[in-house]
Amino acid sequence: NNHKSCALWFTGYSGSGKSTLANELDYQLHELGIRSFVLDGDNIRHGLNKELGFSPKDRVENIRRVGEVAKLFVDSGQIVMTAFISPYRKDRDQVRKIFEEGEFHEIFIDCPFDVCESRDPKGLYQKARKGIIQDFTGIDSPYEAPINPELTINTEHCTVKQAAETIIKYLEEQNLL
Ligand code: GGZ
Repeated sequence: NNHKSCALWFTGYSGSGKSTLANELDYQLHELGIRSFVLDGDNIRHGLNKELGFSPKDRVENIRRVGEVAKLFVDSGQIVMTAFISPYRKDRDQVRKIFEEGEFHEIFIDCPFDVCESRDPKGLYQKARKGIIQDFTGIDSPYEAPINPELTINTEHCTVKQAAETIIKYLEEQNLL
């Protein structure tokens, strides 16, 4: 298949749908015969980054390493999707710099904070509200929304399938597929 390798960098709150969407997209790309891979907390924070927590300093290092790994996947010819909150604008801009022109696509998974909080699939928001966990994004740790993302996907009112199709369409428009 004649696709171009690139990084699709998802950013958004916990519960915004980053991992779900990245996995659906991974599935749809597979159906098209395109090699892709998803990097997320499950395969990065439990292994490579397992000594890192959620302090500002640890998040910076988490994102820096994810950026380097994503670059390796792009160099291997794949489409890589990263599903990390990546709350700091400066860190996302740093990661962008390690890629060639046109390789890095910042995709803002835009879902209102209160909707993310009400989804609370892992009960983490509730724990953060009670003070059981600290440094929680949107509660006592900041989230800096992208100013000029390549793409914004609002996951409040659309299905996962629709959101993935929007990204496929974007990739076609960009001549990446
Ligand atoms: C934010 C936290 C926290 C804190 C644990 N703040 O919904 P999830 O569970 O699966 O996604 C969240 C994930 C965030 O990790 P990232 O590596 O994406 O964060 S960052 O990019 O900021 O480094 C959440 C869980 O880990 N989680 N504690 N305090 N999310």
